[in-house]
Amino acid sequence: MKSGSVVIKLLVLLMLAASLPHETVSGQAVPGKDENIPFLVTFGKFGETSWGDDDFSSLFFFTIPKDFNRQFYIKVFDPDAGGQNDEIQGLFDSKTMFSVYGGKGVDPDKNIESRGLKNSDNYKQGNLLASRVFGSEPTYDNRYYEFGPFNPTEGDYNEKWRSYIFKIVCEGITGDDGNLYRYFLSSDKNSEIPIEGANAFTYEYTFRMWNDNKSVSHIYPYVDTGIVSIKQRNFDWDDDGVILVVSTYKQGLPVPISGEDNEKVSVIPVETAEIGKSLDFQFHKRQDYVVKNNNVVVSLENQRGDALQFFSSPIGGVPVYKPVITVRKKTK
Ligand SMILES: [Ca+2]
Ligand SMILES: [Ca+2]
Ligand SMILES: [Ca+2]
Ligand SMILES: [Ca+2]
Repeated sequence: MKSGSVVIKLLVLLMLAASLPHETVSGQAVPGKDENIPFLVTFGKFGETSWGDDDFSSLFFFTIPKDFNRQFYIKVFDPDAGGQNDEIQGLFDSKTMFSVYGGKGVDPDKNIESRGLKNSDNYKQGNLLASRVFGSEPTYDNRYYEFGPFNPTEGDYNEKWRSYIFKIVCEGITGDDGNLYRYFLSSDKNSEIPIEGANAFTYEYTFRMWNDNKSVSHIYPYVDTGIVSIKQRNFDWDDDGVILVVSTYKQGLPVPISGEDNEKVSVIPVETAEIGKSLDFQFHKRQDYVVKNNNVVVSLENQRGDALQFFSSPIGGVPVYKPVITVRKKTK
């Protein structure tokens, strides 16, 4: 090959790279694509906490950028508890209620109870925009159900994120089976079309691990200004492998892990270099045997007791450890 054609090929490649869209935040899939988590999980309220859900409810917030002015849908994949994907206990008898909220009272920055971290919190403030109860329903087994369409301005406006905020609450209102499901924020009813700049977050993450000990799952809390330490809590990890915290500064800090139906709490120091970025909590399964159907709960709070948000699409991207290199001057 002549060097001239190599140069042309390089130029074409550079032009192609320049024409690609810039890094777009697409937090439309929950769990997000970097998280490598198969499903969210919520048990019916007569379930045992030893199956991995400590409160039989789950809350997620969606942020819609203010310059997006079209209607959208919040889609739930496999909303039923029955058939494929779900965790049966005896017979399938769980009923799960999904409810979408907008309007004043939803924004968790302005209304702490909206986070629903304490059982006594009234986390159903705002306008109820849509709600539906699912039992075992073949129509929606291994398929999407669509809530909406919604108008962005039906959300609660948050100036910091320049976004309208919506909330979806999932509650196991009866039964004891585990409902496994996922969300997708879509601009289209019949397919999954992401909204540029949108994201999703939660304060208490209850999720299912893969039944594959080669897979690593991730969740990405955002470290806001003023945080100096983080108290982590993990519940019902079933002595599966290790949980590591990775950041630009931390190569892989192990945290104490919980067993069956118990929790482990520890404090993680935060460095200045980690502020304004995401941390990568990595969930590595144990290697000697496969811990099956492992559901786990993780939550974090800062030194003031405020909960941290886990974003489906990590703010600032997935953090990569950068070793500190000390440059030594050559001595003659
Ligand atoms: Ca059952
Ligand atoms: Ca199902
Ligand atoms: Ca399900
Ligand atoms: Ca578990």
